[in-house]
Amino acid sequence: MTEQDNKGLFGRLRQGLNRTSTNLTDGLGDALLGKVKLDDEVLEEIETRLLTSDVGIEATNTILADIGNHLKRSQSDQPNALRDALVQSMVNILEPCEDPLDIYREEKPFVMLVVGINGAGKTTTIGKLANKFSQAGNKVMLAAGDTFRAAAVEQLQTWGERNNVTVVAQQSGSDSASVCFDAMESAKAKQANLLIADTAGRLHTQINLMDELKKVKRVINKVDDSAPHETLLVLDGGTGQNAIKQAEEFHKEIGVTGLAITKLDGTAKGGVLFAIASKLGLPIRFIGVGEQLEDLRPFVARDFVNALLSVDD
Ligand SMILES: Nc1nc2c(ncn2[C@@H]2O[C@H](COP(=O)(O)OP(=O)(O)O)[C@@H](O)[C@H]2O)c(=O)[nH]1
Ligand SMILES: [Mg+2]
Repeated sequence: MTEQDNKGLFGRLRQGLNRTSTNLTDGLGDALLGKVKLDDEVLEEIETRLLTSDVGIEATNTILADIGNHLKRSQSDQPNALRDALVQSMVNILEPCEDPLDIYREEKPFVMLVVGINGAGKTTTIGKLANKFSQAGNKVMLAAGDTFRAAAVEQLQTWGERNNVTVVAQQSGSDSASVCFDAMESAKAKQANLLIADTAGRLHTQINLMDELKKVKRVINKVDDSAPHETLLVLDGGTGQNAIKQAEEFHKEIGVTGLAITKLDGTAKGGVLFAIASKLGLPIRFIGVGEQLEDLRPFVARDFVNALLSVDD
């Protein structure tokens, strides 16, 4: 990737996170640049802004304590002292969750089960991932495991056609586990590198959804006892703190190994990533910052923070 491409991508990230970024920093510019003295009033303003961006109480307290300590040690009247302290503290919170997905396996395929409530962005995310991984030279297959809604199967098939990727499907109303079983057998026979299975959403509180997902998982595991290799939970970033509840529920019920957080472009509550990192500590694999293919991005803590605080790297 050229430096130009990198700059372009960072610009898109910054653009995508613009609403959260504005919410976090609006009116703080002079303080961030070290042009005003850091007093209790400024700190209180920072606290309020972190909380209204859905950073959550725990991560907010950590950040405030870090800033205090940092500024005691360094000279707080230096330009950018506050911004540097914020960046470092925020990166420290997110970095443990930076753990890119590695789909390489000697024995094929790598199996990814994608779960989450209706409308979180599962099918769209799968389409983007199919594009990304097939562009990188992998043989990708998709399983239309959301048999609850007819439109979901069509939506996945459209993505499949666009990316020249085989989609295993049965008619809607059929058993999700049965679709996934077929897809597992087929992906093995065809030596696919990557099989991504879509699932139905409904509500995470509905016990039969969790039961259905458990069954899907069992059936996949029957074909390959190391699979699924990734259970990716897709969360709508715009739901803020509610996303944490969903994550806890899904994790407790079916075991989540990674997160994709979508729609960060449509929200001022993108600070929820800090709450997720400090409360759940699950790997954040991808973030979604727009509708374009390149807007689903591997999660890089420092890029995310730099974009939020509008820092050029
Ligand atoms: N702006 C924006 N929209 C997204 C993003 N990810 C998904 N969407 C939209 O969210 C809606 C629901 O997505 P879908 O994949 O059908 O959700 P599913 O029910 O979980 O499969 C669609 O209109 C998508 O285009 C994102 O990162 N940014
Ligand atoms: Mg869907």
